[in-house]
Amino acid sequence: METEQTLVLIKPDGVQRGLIGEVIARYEHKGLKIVGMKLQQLPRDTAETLYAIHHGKPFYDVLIEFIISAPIVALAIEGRDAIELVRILNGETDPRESQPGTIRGDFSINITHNIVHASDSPQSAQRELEIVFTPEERYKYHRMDEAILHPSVV
Ligand code: 3AN
Repeated sequence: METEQTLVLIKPDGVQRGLIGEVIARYEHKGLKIVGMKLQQLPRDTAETLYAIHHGKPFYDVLIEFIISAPIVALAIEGRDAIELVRILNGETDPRESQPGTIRGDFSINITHNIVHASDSPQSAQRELEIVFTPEERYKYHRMDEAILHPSVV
């Protein structure tokens, strides 16, 4: 178990459907810490950098057009095993395969409009966080419930 940071994007569908609060609450209630947050409409070049790994795939153009079509909410999320925990809370990439109780399982049936993006490894988390947040935009503070969430370290 290691303290990690990961990048989440609440995609345009999550913002336009009024799900910002609902999605953030899932991470907060789990015990993860929001250390950075901003609403912004991604410039095309930023979106292309973020999704460079998908360049050339059949869904790439649709994905880029969608992600820049309206504002997103970018979150830097910190916690023990945050990368894996966030992906469990999000559910499978294809919402039709996502379990109820996950964000995609509860709110989506469309693989493009699947509400959230999250980094999938420590390497991609570091890369993606640095694309979206400056170091000053990621804050250090304590949650009041850390002694309960992580009794071994407090
Ligand atoms: P995840 O977001 O679950 O890590 P990735 O990184 O494989 O999934 O894919 C990035 C995004 O590309 C997905 N969130 C989804 O919107 C889109 N995507 C992935 N695979 C497909 C696909 N087969 N058809 C359409 N869109 C896809």
